[in-house]
Parts: sequence; C-alpha cells; structure tokens
Amino acid sequence: MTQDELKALVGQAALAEVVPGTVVGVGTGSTVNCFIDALATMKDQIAGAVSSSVKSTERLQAHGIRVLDANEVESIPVYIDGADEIDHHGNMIKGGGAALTREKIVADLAQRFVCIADASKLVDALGRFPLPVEVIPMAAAQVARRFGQAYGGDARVREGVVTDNGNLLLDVRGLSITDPAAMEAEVNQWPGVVTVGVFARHKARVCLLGTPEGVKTLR
Ligand code: ABF
Repeated sequence: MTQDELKALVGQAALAEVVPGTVVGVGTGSTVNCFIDALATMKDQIAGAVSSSVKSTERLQAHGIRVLDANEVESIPVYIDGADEIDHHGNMIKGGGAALTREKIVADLAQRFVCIADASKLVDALGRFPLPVEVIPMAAAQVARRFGQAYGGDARVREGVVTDNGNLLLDVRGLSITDPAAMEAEVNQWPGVVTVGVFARHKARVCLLGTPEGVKTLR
C-alpha cells in the first residue's frame, strides 16, 4: 500500500474514536485531511469541530461541518491529529505543517488525543525529523543560538512561512531527543518561544498506525 493509502486507512479508522453528538478536535496535515473527508460522512452525527489551522477550517467548512472557536468550548472528548514522528510512549514531534501552536491548544482542550499516522512516523527516539519551533520573529536568532548551545542543534528559519499566528518557524536539525518532556519544559521557557514541536506533556493516548497489514492500535 502507498503512504497515501495508509493515511486514508487511518483517517477512516479514526471515525470510530469520534463520540457522537460532541464537538471533535481536528488537527492538521495530509493524514488529518483524510480524516476530515471521512468525518464528512457523519457530519450530522457531531455537534461541530474545533480546528487547529486555517487550512483544516477551510476543509471542514467546505464539507459543511460547523467550526467552533476554541473559546466556545471548555473541553472536547477527542482530538484527532497527525504527527511527524511518534515514539512508543506517544511522545511526538509535530509542526511540519506549521500548525503546532493551535494543535497544542486544541490538544490541551481534549480529554483524549488520538494520533493517526502511517507506519513511517513510528520511531524509537524522536529527533530525526527537524524539530519545528514557533518563535516571535524578533527572537529567531537568539532561540537558534540557544539550540546550538544547549543541544548542539542546527536551527534554521523555515523560509517563506508565516504561521496562522503571524510568527516564524525554526526547524532544528541534529537533535537526539532522549527526554522529550525535559526538552519541552526547558525550551518552553526560552524568551520568544511560542511553541516547541515536542508533544510530551500533551502526548497521544492512542495511536492508530497505518501498516500494510492494516491499522494497528498502539496504546
Ligand atoms: C500535523 O500533522 C503536524 O503537526 C504534522 O506536521 C503533520 C503530519 O503531517 P502529515 O499527516 O501530512 O504527514 O499535526
């Protein structure tokens, strides 16, 4: 099966995680796009969606799915989102799609984070994928220096990208993230960092992994 077929497989499988009659948290990326297209088949059975990006909002609305502002809800039962990497404990690197800040906000609203991914995303240790970090533009160079000093990382501004929140993204190469929670806590406090793309404090409760043998549920 191709990677796109695996993404479609898990996008469809994620429907089973949706709690009927509730608002669904919706992530960003091509795998989530498959979920959004599948969700459209049951749009009359949900109360709407809280979205993690303009792109996902537009796709949801194109299917006639009501999109609520995050401030309209206090909690949502489930959040469905992809990842760039996920380890065997549910820690993730996210942000390849530049939506990491709103993704983490919606994940924080959710009682249950369900990650949907093709098998290529499962890793033993995070870090081969360049770590995305959303930064206030004036802090980009200083945060990049800090990654070099603290972790030996090579941080570069992602050219031509401004996030939905009007910020810049750094992509940090050369990291081996052995303690995701510690790195997330440390980097979060650096001045100018909006969001670091390590999801350890908001890790996935379950991962639906698309494999040639079918969907594997990793808990
Ligand atoms: C999103 O899913 C992003 O954080 C991450 O980059 C992306 C993975 O994209 P795709 O499903 O297209 O591989 O949550």
